[in-house]
Amino acid sequence: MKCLLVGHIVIDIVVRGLKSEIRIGGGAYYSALALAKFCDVEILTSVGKDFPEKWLEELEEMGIKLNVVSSKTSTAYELRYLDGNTRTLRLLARAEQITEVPDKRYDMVILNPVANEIPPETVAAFKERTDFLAADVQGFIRKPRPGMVELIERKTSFLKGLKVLHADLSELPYLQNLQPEDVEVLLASNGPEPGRAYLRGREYIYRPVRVEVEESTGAGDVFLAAFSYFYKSCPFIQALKRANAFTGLFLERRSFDFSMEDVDELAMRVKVERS
Ligand code: INS
Repeated sequence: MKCLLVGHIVIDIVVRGLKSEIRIGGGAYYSALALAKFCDVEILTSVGKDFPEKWLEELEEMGIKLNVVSSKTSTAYELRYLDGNTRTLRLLARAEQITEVPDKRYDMVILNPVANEIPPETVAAFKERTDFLAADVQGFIRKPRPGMVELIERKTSFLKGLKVLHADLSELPYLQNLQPEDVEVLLASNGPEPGRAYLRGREYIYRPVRVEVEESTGAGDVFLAAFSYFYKSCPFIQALKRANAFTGLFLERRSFDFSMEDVDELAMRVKVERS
C-alpha cells in the first residue's frame, strides 16, 4: 500500500523540567513512522540546510522516501511540558509552504501540517491523487508566526469530503461551520480523557486505555495514521479500538517495537459506545 504524508518535519526542542532535548518531530514524521510498519511510505515536506542530515538518513534507512521542497530554514518548535499531557508550544522558525503536488496516485494521503504550510489549493489538488484523503486539523489553524502558538478560526469548506479528519477537542471551536457529517469520520481526541468519534455524523464516545506517559508528543499524529490504516481494511469500531491501543503502546514505549498481537490484546480494553 502506497501512503503519502504531507507536512513539515520539525526540529523539536522538548523541555521537561530542567531537561531539554533536541529531536526530530512533526506530524508527518510521527504519522510516517506509525505507517512504516505496514506500508510503503513517502513524506512530502520542506526543510532547510539546518535540518540534521543524520535525521534524514535515518528516515531513509527505515525505507521512508523523502520528497523535500528546499527552504532557507526548517520549522522548529519548543515544546515545554508541564505534565505528561500538558504543554506549551512556541514556533521558532518555519520552512517553505507545500504547494507542488506529485503526479502519482496513492492508496492513502495524510495531510499533517504543523505551521499552516498546506494551503487549501494543495488540499484540493490532493483530492485528485487519492480515494483516501485524511488530515489533522492542528497545523491548519495555527498562526504561522514565530512565538507562542496562537490558534486562528478558519472556514472549513476545503476539508469537506475527507475520509478522516482528526482534531483535538479544544481545536473544534476554531473550525468554522464544520459539521461532523462533512467528513466520513471525524475524530475528536482529548488526550487520555474520553474522545468523540463520528461516523457519517453519528456520534460515538471512546475511552482510551490509561498509560503512564512522561510526554505525549506525536500522540494525535500516531492515532490519526493508525486509525486511517486500520479503517481501510476493518470496520469503524474495530479500527477505533485498534488505533487507541496502537497509540497507547507507542506512548508507553515511545517506539513502534510492538506486534499486532499486542495491539489486539490491548484493543479489547478500549471501550466504544454510541452516545
Ligand atoms: C511535534 C508533533 C506534534 C505537533 C508539534 C510538533 O513534533 O508532531 O503533533 O503538534 O508541532 O512539533
